[in-house]
Amino acid sequence: ATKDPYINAIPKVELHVHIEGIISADLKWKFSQRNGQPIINPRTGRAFSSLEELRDSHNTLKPSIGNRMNNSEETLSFFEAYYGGFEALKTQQDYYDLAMDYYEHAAAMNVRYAEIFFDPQGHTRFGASWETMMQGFREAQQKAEQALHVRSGWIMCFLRDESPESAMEHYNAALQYRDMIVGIGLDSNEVDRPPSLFEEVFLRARKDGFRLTAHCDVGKPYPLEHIHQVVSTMAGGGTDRIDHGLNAAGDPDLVNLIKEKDLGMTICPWSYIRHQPLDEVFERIRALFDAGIRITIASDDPAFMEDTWVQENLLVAKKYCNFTNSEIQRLAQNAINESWVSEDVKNRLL
Ligand code: ES4
Ligand code: ZN
Repeated sequence: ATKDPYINAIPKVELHVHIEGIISADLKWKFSQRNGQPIINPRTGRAFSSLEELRDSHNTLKPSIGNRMNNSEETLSFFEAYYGGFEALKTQQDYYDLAMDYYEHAAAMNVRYAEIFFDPQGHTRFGASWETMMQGFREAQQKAEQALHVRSGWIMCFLRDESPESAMEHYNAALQYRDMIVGIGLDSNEVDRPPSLFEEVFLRARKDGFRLTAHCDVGKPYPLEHIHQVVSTMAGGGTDRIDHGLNAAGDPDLVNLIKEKDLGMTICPWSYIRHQPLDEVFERIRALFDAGIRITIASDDPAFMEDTWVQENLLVAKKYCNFTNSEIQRLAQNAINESWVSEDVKNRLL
Protein backbone atom coordinates (compact mmCIF):
# COMPACT_ATOMS: atom_id res chain seq x y z
CA ALA A 1 0.00 0.00 0.00
CA THR A 2 1.05 3.61 -0.51
CA LYS A 3 1.25 6.30 2.19
CA ASP A 4 -1.99 7.75 0.84
CA PRO A 5 -5.07 6.16 2.47
CA TYR A 6 -7.44 7.67 -0.08
CA ILE A 7 -5.56 6.20 -3.04
CA ASN A 8 -5.26 2.84 -1.27
CA ALA A 9 -8.96 2.67 -0.53
CA ILE A 10 -10.67 3.66 -3.77
CA PRO A 11 -11.82 0.90 -6.10
CA LYS A 12 -9.70 0.98 -9.24
CA VAL A 13 -9.86 0.12 -12.89
CA GLU A 14 -6.60 -0.15 -14.80
CA LEU A 15 -6.59 0.19 -18.58
CA HIS A 16 -2.88 0.20 -19.41
CA VAL A 17 -0.69 -2.55 -18.08
CA HIS A 18 1.42 -5.00 -20.12
CA ILE A 19 1.46 -8.53 -18.77
CA GLU A 20 5.07 -8.69 -19.95
CA GLY A 21 5.76 -5.54 -17.94
CA ILE A 22 5.27 -7.73 -14.85
CA ILE A 23 8.24 -9.93 -15.81
CA SER A 24 10.68 -8.92 -13.09
CA ALA A 25 14.21 -10.29 -12.88
CA ASP A 26 12.95 -12.45 -10.02
CA LEU A 27 10.14 -13.99 -12.07
CA LYS A 28 12.48 -14.61 -15.00
CA TRP A 29 14.90 -16.32 -12.65
CA LYS A 30 12.12 -18.46 -11.17
CA PHE A 31 10.96 -19.62 -14.62
CA SER A 32 14.46 -20.28 -15.89
CA GLN A 33 15.39 -22.33 -12.81
CA ARG A 34 12.17 -24.30 -12.98
CA ASN A 35 12.56 -25.01 -16.71
CA GLY A 36 16.29 -25.71 -16.55
CA GLN A 37 16.83 -23.05 -19.20
CA PRO A 38 19.61 -20.49 -18.67
CA ILE A 39 19.01 -16.79 -19.42
CA ILE A 40 21.57 -15.44 -21.84
CA ASN A 41 22.87 -11.89 -21.49
CA PRO A 42 22.69 -10.53 -25.06
CA ARG A 43 25.61 -8.19 -24.31
CA THR A 44 28.03 -10.98 -23.43
CA GLY A 45 26.47 -14.07 -24.96
CA ARG A 46 26.91 -15.79 -21.58
CA ALA A 47 24.27 -17.03 -19.17
CA PHE A 48 23.51 -14.84 -16.18
CA SER A 49 25.13 -16.61 -13.26
CA SER A 50 23.07 -15.15 -10.42
CA LEU A 51 19.81 -13.43 -9.68
CA GLU A 52 21.78 -10.34 -8.59
CA GLU A 53 23.50 -10.09 -11.95
CA LEU A 54 20.17 -10.45 -13.72
CA ARG A 55 18.58 -7.80 -11.49
CA ASP A 56 21.35 -5.34 -12.33
CA SER A 57 21.00 -5.74 -16.07
CA HIS A 58 17.26 -5.27 -15.73
CA ASN A 59 17.46 -1.81 -14.22
CA THR A 60 16.94 0.44 -17.24
CA LEU A 61 15.67 3.53 -15.43
CA LYS A 62 17.21 6.98 -15.60
CA PRO A 63 17.89 8.70 -12.27
CA SER A 64 14.90 10.79 -11.28
CA ILE A 65 12.78 11.24 -8.19
CA GLY A 66 15.52 9.48 -6.31
CA ASN A 67 15.82 6.40 -8.48
CA ARG A 68 18.90 4.33 -8.46
CA MET A 69 20.47 4.08 -11.87
CA ASN A 70 22.59 1.17 -12.81
CA ASN A 71 25.32 2.58 -14.99
CA SER A 72 27.13 -0.65 -15.64
CA GLU A 73 28.20 -1.42 -19.19
CA GLU A 74 26.00 -4.45 -19.11
CA THR A 75 22.79 -2.62 -18.35
CA LEU A 76 20.48 -3.53 -21.20
CA SER A 77 18.42 -1.01 -23.12
CA PHE A 78 14.76 -1.02 -22.21
CA PHE A 79 13.64 -2.95 -25.29
CA GLU A 80 16.49 -5.47 -25.00
CA ALA A 81 15.65 -6.20 -21.38
CA TYR A 82 11.92 -6.19 -22.04
CA TYR A 83 11.58 -8.31 -25.15
CA GLY A 84 14.51 -10.54 -24.22
CA GLY A 85 12.66 -11.46 -21.05
CA PHE A 86 9.87 -13.19 -22.97
CA GLU A 87 12.26 -16.06 -23.65
CA ALA A 88 12.02 -17.22 -20.04
CA LEU A 89 8.34 -18.13 -20.51
CA LYS A 90 8.07 -21.73 -21.64
CA THR A 91 5.10 -23.54 -20.15
CA GLN A 92 1.42 -22.90 -19.58
CA GLN A 93 2.27 -22.78 -15.88
CA ASP A 94 4.69 -19.90 -16.57
CA TYR A 95 1.98 -17.91 -18.34
CA TYR A 96 -0.46 -18.73 -15.57
CA ASP A 97 1.99 -17.67 -12.84
CA LEU A 98 2.82 -14.47 -14.69
CA ALA A 99 -0.81 -13.45 -14.97
CA MET A 100 -1.54 -14.49 -11.37
CA ASP A 101 1.32 -12.26 -10.24
CA TYR A 102 -0.55 -9.31 -11.75
CA TYR A 103 -3.94 -10.38 -10.40
CA GLU A 104 -2.58 -10.77 -6.87
CA HIS A 105 -1.10 -7.29 -6.98
CA ALA A 106 -4.37 -6.01 -8.44
CA ALA A 107 -6.46 -7.55 -5.66
CA ALA A 108 -4.16 -6.06 -3.02
CA MET A 109 -4.57 -2.60 -4.60
CA ASN A 110 -8.35 -2.86 -4.84
CA VAL A 111 -8.25 -3.07 -8.65
CA ARG A 112 -11.66 -4.43 -9.63
CA TYR A 113 -11.16 -4.64 -13.37
CA ALA A 114 -8.17 -4.47 -15.71
CA GLU A 115 -7.62 -4.47 -19.45
CA ILE A 116 -4.27 -6.16 -19.87
CA PHE A 117 -2.05 -5.89 -22.93
CA PHE A 118 -0.18 -8.84 -24.32
CA ASP A 119 2.28 -8.99 -27.23
CA PRO A 120 1.85 -12.38 -28.95
CA GLN A 121 4.58 -11.71 -31.52
CA GLY A 122 7.13 -11.38 -28.75
CA HIS A 123 6.24 -14.89 -27.59
CA THR A 124 5.79 -16.75 -30.87
CA ARG A 125 9.25 -15.65 -31.98
CA PHE A 126 10.67 -17.70 -29.12
CA GLY A 127 8.55 -20.66 -30.18
CA ALA A 128 5.62 -20.27 -27.78
CA SER A 129 2.38 -21.79 -28.98
CA TRP A 130 -0.89 -19.87 -28.87
CA GLU A 131 -2.39 -22.59 -26.77
CA THR A 132 0.32 -22.49 -24.10
CA MET A 133 0.06 -18.73 -23.90
CA MET A 134 -3.70 -18.29 -24.02
CA GLN A 135 -4.67 -21.26 -21.85
CA GLY A 136 -2.24 -20.06 -19.17
CA PHE A 137 -3.79 -16.59 -19.31
CA ARG A 138 -7.32 -17.97 -19.43
CA GLU A 139 -6.92 -20.16 -16.36
CA ALA A 140 -5.44 -17.26 -14.38
CA GLN A 141 -8.19 -14.92 -15.57
CA GLN A 142 -10.88 -17.33 -14.36
CA LYS A 143 -9.13 -17.99 -11.06
CA ALA A 144 -8.70 -14.25 -10.44
CA GLU A 145 -12.35 -13.59 -11.08
CA GLN A 146 -13.54 -16.35 -8.75
CA ALA A 147 -10.98 -16.23 -5.96
CA LEU A 148 -9.82 -12.61 -6.01
CA HIS A 149 -12.84 -10.81 -7.49
CA VAL A 150 -10.64 -9.13 -10.07
CA ARG A 151 -12.21 -9.11 -13.53
CA SER A 152 -10.24 -8.53 -16.69
CA GLY A 153 -10.06 -8.59 -20.46
CA TRP A 154 -7.09 -8.86 -22.82
CA ILE A 155 -5.89 -6.35 -25.42
CA MET A 156 -3.75 -7.92 -28.11
CA CYS A 157 -1.02 -5.57 -29.27
CA PHE A 158 0.92 -5.69 -32.49
CA LEU A 159 4.61 -4.91 -32.37
CA ARG A 160 4.97 -1.84 -34.58
CA ASP A 161 8.62 -2.66 -35.30
CA GLU A 162 7.47 -5.95 -36.86
CA SER A 163 5.85 -6.12 -40.29
CA PRO A 164 2.17 -5.48 -41.01
CA GLU A 165 2.08 -8.99 -42.51
CA SER A 166 3.18 -10.49 -39.22
CA ALA A 167 0.47 -8.46 -37.46
CA MET A 168 -2.16 -9.85 -39.84
CA GLU A 169 -0.97 -13.44 -39.34
CA HIS A 170 -1.17 -13.04 -35.58
CA TYR A 171 -4.56 -11.39 -35.86
CA ASN A 172 -5.92 -14.37 -37.76
CA ALA A 173 -4.45 -16.84 -35.28
CA ALA A 174 -5.90 -14.93 -32.33
CA LEU A 175 -9.47 -15.17 -33.59
CA GLN A 176 -9.64 -18.61 -32.01
CA TYR A 177 -9.40 -16.87 -28.63
CA ARG A 178 -11.56 -13.91 -29.39
CA ASP A 179 -13.81 -14.50 -26.40
CA MET A 180 -10.87 -13.40 -24.20
CA ILE A 181 -9.88 -10.38 -26.28
CA VAL A 182 -11.65 -7.05 -25.74
CA GLY A 183 -9.47 -4.93 -28.01
CA ILE A 184 -6.54 -4.49 -30.32
CA GLY A 185 -3.53 -2.24 -29.66
CA LEU A 186 -0.18 -1.21 -31.06
CA ASP A 187 3.04 -1.00 -29.06
CA SER A 188 6.84 -1.44 -29.04
CA ASN A 189 9.43 0.85 -30.60
CA GLU A 190 7.83 3.84 -32.33
CA VAL A 191 10.90 5.12 -34.18
CA ASP A 192 9.94 5.55 -37.85
CA ARG A 193 6.84 3.40 -37.35
CA PRO A 194 3.68 5.51 -37.82
CA PRO A 195 0.38 3.84 -36.91
CA SER A 196 -0.80 4.09 -40.53
CA LEU A 197 1.49 1.18 -41.44
CA PHE A 198 -1.05 -1.02 -39.65
CA GLU A 199 -4.16 0.44 -41.26
CA GLU A 200 -5.22 -2.78 -42.94
CA VAL A 201 -5.23 -4.95 -39.83
CA PHE A 202 -6.82 -2.20 -37.72
CA LEU A 203 -9.56 -1.74 -40.29
CA ARG A 204 -10.16 -5.47 -40.32
CA ALA A 205 -10.33 -5.57 -36.50
CA ARG A 206 -12.78 -2.65 -36.53
CA LYS A 207 -15.02 -4.50 -39.00
CA ASP A 208 -14.84 -7.61 -36.82
CA GLY A 209 -16.12 -5.60 -33.85
CA PHE A 210 -12.98 -5.14 -31.74
CA ARG A 211 -12.30 -1.95 -29.80
CA LEU A 212 -9.09 -0.22 -30.87
CA THR A 213 -6.28 1.70 -29.24
CA ALA A 214 -2.66 2.51 -30.05
CA HIS A 215 0.45 3.62 -28.20
CA CYS A 216 1.75 7.01 -29.23
CA ASP A 217 4.58 9.06 -27.86
CA VAL A 218 5.77 6.35 -25.56
CA GLY A 219 7.74 8.24 -22.98
CA LYS A 220 9.19 10.82 -25.29
CA PRO A 221 7.90 12.97 -28.12
CA TYR A 222 7.57 11.33 -31.51
CA PRO A 223 6.04 13.12 -34.50
CA LEU A 224 2.64 14.55 -33.52
CA GLU A 225 1.48 13.15 -36.83
CA HIS A 226 1.39 9.72 -35.11
CA ILE A 227 -1.19 10.99 -32.61
CA HIS A 228 -3.09 12.68 -35.43
CA GLN A 229 -3.41 9.39 -37.28
CA VAL A 230 -4.60 7.54 -34.18
CA VAL A 231 -7.15 10.24 -33.35
CA SER A 232 -8.55 10.91 -36.80
CA THR A 233 -7.66 8.46 -39.51
CA MET A 234 -6.74 5.02 -38.14
CA ALA A 235 -9.24 2.32 -39.06
CA GLY A 236 -11.22 4.75 -41.16
CA GLY A 237 -11.81 7.50 -38.59
CA GLY A 238 -9.75 6.99 -35.46
CA THR A 239 -9.40 4.54 -32.57
CA ASP A 240 -11.48 4.36 -29.38
CA ARG A 241 -8.68 5.29 -26.98
CA ILE A 242 -5.10 6.55 -27.10
CA ASP A 243 -2.34 5.06 -25.00
CA HIS A 244 0.00 7.82 -23.75
CA GLY A 245 0.00 10.66 -26.34
CA LEU A 246 1.15 13.00 -23.58
CA ASN A 247 2.71 15.50 -25.95
CA ALA A 248 -0.62 16.26 -27.58
CA ALA A 249 -0.84 18.67 -24.63
CA GLY A 250 1.53 21.00 -26.47
CA ASP A 251 -0.76 21.25 -29.51
CA PRO A 252 -4.08 23.07 -28.97
CA ASP A 253 -5.59 21.66 -32.18
CA LEU A 254 -4.88 18.11 -31.09
CA VAL A 255 -6.24 18.78 -27.62
CA ASN A 256 -9.47 20.07 -29.18
CA LEU A 257 -9.71 17.13 -31.52
CA ILE A 258 -9.25 14.58 -28.73
CA LYS A 259 -11.85 16.41 -26.69
CA GLU A 260 -14.34 16.64 -29.56
CA LYS A 261 -14.02 12.93 -30.17
CA ASP A 262 -14.27 12.28 -26.44
CA LEU A 263 -11.34 9.88 -26.58
CA GLY A 264 -9.98 8.38 -23.40
CA MET A 265 -6.24 8.59 -22.85
CA THR A 266 -4.28 6.19 -20.69
CA ILE A 267 -1.47 8.01 -18.91
CA CYS A 268 1.40 6.25 -17.13
CA PRO A 269 3.52 8.84 -15.29
CA TRP A 270 6.38 6.53 -14.32
CA SER A 271 7.00 5.67 -17.98
CA TYR A 272 7.59 9.29 -18.92
CA ILE A 273 9.84 10.14 -16.01
CA ARG A 274 12.46 7.88 -17.58
CA HIS A 275 12.82 10.19 -20.56
CA GLN A 276 11.22 13.56 -19.99
CA PRO A 277 11.78 16.31 -17.38
CA LEU A 278 9.48 16.00 -14.38
CA ASP A 279 8.02 19.50 -14.68
CA GLU A 280 7.10 19.00 -18.29
CA VAL A 281 5.52 15.58 -17.66
CA PHE A 282 3.25 16.75 -14.86
CA GLU A 283 2.37 20.07 -16.49
CA ARG A 284 1.20 18.14 -19.51
CA ILE A 285 -0.81 15.63 -17.52
CA ARG A 286 -2.45 18.48 -15.61
CA ALA A 287 -3.14 20.37 -18.86
CA LEU A 288 -4.88 17.38 -20.47
CA PHE A 289 -6.99 16.86 -17.35
CA ASP A 290 -7.87 20.56 -17.09
CA ALA A 291 -8.82 20.63 -20.76
CA GLY A 292 -11.52 18.10 -19.87
CA ILE A 293 -9.97 15.14 -21.64
CA ARG A 294 -10.87 11.83 -20.01
CA ILE A 295 -7.44 10.71 -18.93
CA THR A 296 -6.92 7.64 -16.78
CA ILE A 297 -3.83 6.77 -14.74
CA ALA A 298 -2.19 3.37 -15.17
CA SER A 299 1.11 1.56 -14.65
CA ASP A 300 2.42 0.32 -18.05
CA ASP A 301 5.38 -1.87 -16.95
CA PRO A 302 5.60 -2.10 -13.14
CA ALA A 303 8.63 -4.41 -13.05
CA PHE A 304 10.65 -2.06 -15.25
CA MET A 305 9.86 1.14 -13.35
CA GLU A 306 11.13 0.25 -9.90
CA ASP A 307 8.04 -1.69 -8.91
CA THR A 308 5.52 1.09 -9.52
CA TRP A 309 1.96 -0.19 -9.91
CA VAL A 310 -1.25 1.69 -10.58
CA GLN A 311 -1.41 3.02 -7.01
CA GLU A 312 2.16 4.39 -7.17
CA ASN A 313 1.30 6.06 -10.48
CA LEU A 314 -1.77 7.66 -8.90
CA LEU A 315 0.38 8.76 -5.98
CA VAL A 316 3.00 10.47 -8.11
CA ALA A 317 0.31 12.12 -10.25
CA LYS A 318 -1.43 13.40 -7.12
CA LYS A 319 1.78 14.78 -5.68
CA TYR A 320 3.18 16.51 -8.74
CA CYS A 321 -0.09 17.56 -10.44
CA ASN A 322 -1.62 18.62 -7.12
CA PHE A 323 -4.71 16.53 -7.72
CA THR A 324 -7.28 16.73 -4.91
CA ASN A 325 -9.03 13.60 -3.68
CA SER A 326 -12.09 14.45 -5.72
CA GLU A 327 -9.90 14.83 -8.81
CA ILE A 328 -8.34 11.44 -8.04
CA GLN A 329 -11.87 10.10 -7.82
CA ARG A 330 -12.61 11.59 -11.24
CA LEU A 331 -9.51 9.88 -12.69
CA ALA A 332 -10.74 6.58 -11.26
CA GLN A 333 -14.22 7.17 -12.67
CA ASN A 334 -12.72 8.01 -16.08
CA ALA A 335 -11.11 4.58 -16.14
CA ILE A 336 -14.47 2.93 -15.54
CA ASN A 337 -16.19 5.03 -18.19
CA GLU A 338 -13.44 4.44 -20.74
CA SER A 339 -13.25 0.69 -20.15
CA TRP A 340 -14.60 -1.77 -22.68
CA VAL A 341 -16.51 -3.95 -20.28
CA SER A 342 -20.27 -4.39 -20.79
CA GLU A 343 -22.54 -1.73 -19.28
CA ASP A 344 -24.04 -4.04 -16.68
CA VAL A 345 -20.62 -5.08 -15.36
CA LYS A 346 -19.50 -1.44 -15.45
CA ASN A 347 -22.30 -0.50 -13.10
CA ARG A 348 -21.21 -3.15 -10.63
CA LEU A 349 -17.51 -2.31 -10.50
CA LEU A 350 -17.64 0.12 -7.59
C1 ES4 B 1 6.20 -0.67 -24.88
CL1 ES4 B 1 6.86 1.30 -26.56
C2 ES4 B 1 6.72 0.61 -25.01
N1 ES4 B 1 7.11 1.30 -23.95
C3 ES4 B 1 6.99 0.75 -22.74
N2 ES4 B 1 6.49 -0.48 -22.54
C4 ES4 B 1 6.10 -1.17 -23.59
N3 ES4 B 1 5.57 -2.40 -23.70
C5 ES4 B 1 5.37 -2.65 -25.00
N4 ES4 B 1 5.74 -1.59 -25.74
ZN1 ZN C 1 2.30 0.62 -22.77
